[in-house]
Amino acid sequence: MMDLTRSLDLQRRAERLLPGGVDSPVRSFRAVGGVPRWIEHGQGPWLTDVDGNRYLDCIASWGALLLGHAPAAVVAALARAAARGTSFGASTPGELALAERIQQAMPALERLRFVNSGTEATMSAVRVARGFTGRDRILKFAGCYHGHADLFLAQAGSGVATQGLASSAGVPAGAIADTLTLPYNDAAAVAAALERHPGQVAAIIVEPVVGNMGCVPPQPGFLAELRALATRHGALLILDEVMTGFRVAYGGACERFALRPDLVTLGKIIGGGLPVGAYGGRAEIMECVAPLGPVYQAGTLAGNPLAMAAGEATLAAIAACPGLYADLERRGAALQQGLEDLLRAAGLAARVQRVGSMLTLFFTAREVRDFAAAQACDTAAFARLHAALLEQGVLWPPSQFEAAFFGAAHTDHEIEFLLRAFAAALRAL
Ligand code: KE4
Repeated sequence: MMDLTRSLDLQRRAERLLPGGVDSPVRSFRAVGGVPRWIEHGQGPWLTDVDGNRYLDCIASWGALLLGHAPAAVVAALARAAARGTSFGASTPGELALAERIQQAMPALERLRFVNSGTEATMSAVRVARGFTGRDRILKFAGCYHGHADLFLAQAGSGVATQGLASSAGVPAGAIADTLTLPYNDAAAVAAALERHPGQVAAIIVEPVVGNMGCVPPQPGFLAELRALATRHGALLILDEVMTGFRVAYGGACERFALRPDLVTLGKIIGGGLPVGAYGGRAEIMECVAPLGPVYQAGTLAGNPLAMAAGEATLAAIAACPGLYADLERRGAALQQGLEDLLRAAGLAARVQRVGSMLTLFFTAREVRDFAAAQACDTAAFARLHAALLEQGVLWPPSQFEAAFFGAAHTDHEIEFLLRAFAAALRAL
């Protein structure tokens, strides 16, 4: 058994100060049980907890770290930026450098603005969509998670689903009255909703590859159909690429699925682990944003120099590895094949769903195409697997409704380590 003395002590002390002892619910391990690991440091694909236990990390800061922990170029860029000052409340060259690099990768962002989180990005994008169209209703999908702004907390995924909440207390009915929630991968339901609410839907917001009910890919044609329906009904299409941006391709899902949304939201990888979000899209839409137009949005630390430096160093390192995504695809396919072989040999009703370097092992025999199918999974079995993987030195996301991630630092050696750990963990179930 692992020595977890210090994690236990820190967790108990933290629970007297922080709700659940955490600063974000899913980190509490409440859905899977066991002792939340308190981390002392990370290096590459490996984490070391405060008791000195070492884990292969498949959380990757919930997808924010494509290059692994403490990449030298990012650490050096952060040190240089910090030595120049941490925040000025004025514009800095780093904001422009990162914005230009993002636009080069994702031309759909003709204009963009930095904020401090994915939540801020999505809530701002929706406000802009409402301001630009003069309409109030927003159409989202059950099991998708777009951050914790009130309007999104209806049948949301990620931590909301992990905690078994239908939505959230504290959200007035009025705040979600204009939020329509439909089944993911159901274009017919979207068409019907748009017909039912003619001229009322400001935007459709969608995770182009869902990570927040576990990894659920779009069915062929689904995203293209959303694009056509939005255009036909005068609604905007918002691609929430907080997780998929620079994850599923250098140009995100826009590139992978050849999509031209009206607005895109970003986060995670563009900050290289620092707090960053961004929203952007067609120039005529973004010109509604203050100080140019009437849609207000602001932030003390938006475009923070340290976050910009970490993001720029991260994207520059990714851009300097043209074969990176092909390599991730190769390793992802090997990992998926290896896991499927193990599940078949164990006779388990479980399956792997993957897009690039994001994947989920679902405890169900049927394909997971929407939230209802994800909710039918055997979450108790998932919890047992999570605990068994910890014993094998693997930190897997502590929820059936989250995606696991690997990245550039997970070499073939780590993929082999992961498969050996799964083999031992599945035997222990
Ligand atoms: P943040 O506010 O947590 O930076 O981003 C919200 C968000 C928006 N859109 C998508 C597609 C997202 O995945 C997220 C946040 N992702 C979760 C992990 N599934 C955050 C983890 C957490 O809440 O601790």
